[in-house]
Amino acid sequence: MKYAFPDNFWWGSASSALQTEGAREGETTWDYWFAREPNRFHNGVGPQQTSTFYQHWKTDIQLLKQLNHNSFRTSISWARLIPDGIGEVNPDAVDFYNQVIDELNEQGITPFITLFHFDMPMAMQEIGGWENRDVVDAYARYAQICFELFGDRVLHWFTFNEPIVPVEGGYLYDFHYPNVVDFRRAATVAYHTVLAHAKAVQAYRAGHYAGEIGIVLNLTPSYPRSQNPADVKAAHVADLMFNRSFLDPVLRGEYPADLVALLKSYDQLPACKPEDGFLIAEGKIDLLGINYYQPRRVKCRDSAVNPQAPFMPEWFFDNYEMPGRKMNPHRGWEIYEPGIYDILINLRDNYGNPRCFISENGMGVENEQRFIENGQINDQYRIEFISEHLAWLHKGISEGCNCLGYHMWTFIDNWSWCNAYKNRYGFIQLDLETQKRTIKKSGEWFAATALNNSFEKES
Ligand code: BGP
Repeated sequence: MKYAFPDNFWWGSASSALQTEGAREGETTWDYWFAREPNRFHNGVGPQQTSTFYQHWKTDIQLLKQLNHNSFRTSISWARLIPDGIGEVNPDAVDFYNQVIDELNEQGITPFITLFHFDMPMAMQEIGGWENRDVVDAYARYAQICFELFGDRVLHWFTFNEPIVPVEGGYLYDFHYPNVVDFRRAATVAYHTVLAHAKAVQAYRAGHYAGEIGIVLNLTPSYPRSQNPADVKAAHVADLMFNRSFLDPVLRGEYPADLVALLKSYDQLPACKPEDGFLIAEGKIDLLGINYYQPRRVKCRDSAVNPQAPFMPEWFFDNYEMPGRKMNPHRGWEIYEPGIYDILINLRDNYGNPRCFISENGMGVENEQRFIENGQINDQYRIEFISEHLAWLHKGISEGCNCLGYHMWTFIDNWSWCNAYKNRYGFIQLDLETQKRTIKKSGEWFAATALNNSFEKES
């Protein structure tokens, strides 16, 4: 069967500043943490070892062109642009981002720009990070500066990438700095991130720029083990905490009442100011980026909660391993392609069918060099992964979902936080020693699909 996509469908990939640029100026929490605890990072590889986009941006954009991208998402590094977070703008950073944006536009590749992809300037973390409302204001200023500097040529902005991840990693599950385990502080960080988002949206609207503004959320559908009311309730709470805690404010302009009631009953609500509600209502977006990798499966808890243990989302559910689930054995994540369709249908039916696109989807593979044949990674598994997901996305579009494009994670294999280079995701293989770039089979497949705006697959 032929799967054809609407005209002007966005074909591309995503990356981020810290994960690709190298040549760091302006310390982030990652630089600071790596200097102190390198053992937290896979093989002791830190944020300095990248695909050096800072040097190779021009030839890399040529590669994007070769992959027939018509759009590409990366982020601006707040710490590079404003090293102390609040003060002087670094003119070298302005030159760099201007050159990248101009070259992308010249090559017919629409730049999609994220303002914050996990890379908090250390100076901002030192004053409390997202727990401090001054950081919210500093971020809003940074956003405004970006709009003023680049808003004439960047027409698609994203305030945050996966804002729940720094909450989970930094304040609940100990995989990002500052390695705190405290739900109330996590809730404060999440809340202030929503306020920061809303302030950036406000600034964008006030500047009357020509483009649009949105956010990128990792929407992980929560599937209950069974239709037993206890399992269904468990899935509902997981959905409230991990999806709707950001989805509802940015699309509906308010938090779900049952999430607020739940946190209130456990005394975990962040401190709110009366005017916050108006601000959040003004944070409604024009465009939603959806990152989808795997589903979340949950069941009701099998055991009682230890009342002495820190309050956690898992007080309300257990994770569930569905027998016979399809796995990506090279990363240890479930593959569930219909999840992409379920997300789109949920948005269509419950959120007014917003303009959206898949901003990340991808398949991480450990030791991927084992799949080299004749000098090239033959990643047939990834081609299958993409085409299966695209088939479900296509079904969503044919049923009226407002999905405008598909970006893969990622362009060139890149450094990925604590996992460093463990899981490779790129269309292009990176040899970290030599910086040599080699297009994988999936890169060729994607280039053909983007060019034809369609692909063929047995149905
Ligand atoms: C996403 C993030 C990316 C990226 C990817 C891969 O959630 O937005 O920044 O790193 O996950 O993650 P990992 O390398 O842990 O498999």
